[in-house]
Amino acid sequence: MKLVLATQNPNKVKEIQAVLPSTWSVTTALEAGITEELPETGDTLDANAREKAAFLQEYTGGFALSDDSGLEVDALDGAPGVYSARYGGPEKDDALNRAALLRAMDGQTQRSARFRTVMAWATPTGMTTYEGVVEGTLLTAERGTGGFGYDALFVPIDGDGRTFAEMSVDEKKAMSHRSRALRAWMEDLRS
Ligand code: ITT
Repeated sequence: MKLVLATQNPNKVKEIQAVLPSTWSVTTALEAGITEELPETGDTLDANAREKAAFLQEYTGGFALSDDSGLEVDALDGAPGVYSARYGGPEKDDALNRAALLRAMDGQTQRSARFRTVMAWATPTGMTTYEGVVEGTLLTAERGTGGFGYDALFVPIDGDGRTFAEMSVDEKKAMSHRSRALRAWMEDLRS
């Protein structure tokens, strides 16, 4: 199985590869020759996942799987959500995004949040989407150096109190939004 991932984010590629069987070879948008950012003009994860997968499917003529993800914070009415990548500014910088989130949550005691991933599977004959969610709590200061994005601020409810940034790739994959969406897609593919 040769799979083209419609993402320019190397952290996502690493996490997706860790879930897939080792016999599957994964190629990225970059390796398929796309150096510019993939189009993401929608205002929902679903719309953006579809847009990225459709773009790459048309480009390669084959099959493409995309991942659009976001952090939804209850005290912020679901923000940053679909705008998670640029919450701290147009630079799309993880450290700036985390700093902006800590500022927005300063003094807030209600700290529940969730990561959500929508994956879109685009084939020459159609498109299907899959969703994965993980519930958790936001810290008031960063902890851990692994992972990416908001991982150092997020403690999953199903875990042992560590943030995603304090876990190995394998530990994060056991409960992450991304692996849940990916497993739903794999189940569907098998059946
Ligand atoms: P592609 O569109 O090329 O896939 P991207 O980084 O722009 O890459 P998104 O549009 O899905 O991806 O942005 C989601 C942002 O949410 C991302 O930049 C991270 O800051 C954050 N994020 C996504 N998944 C995450 C995860 O597993 N852990 C922590 N933060 C995550």
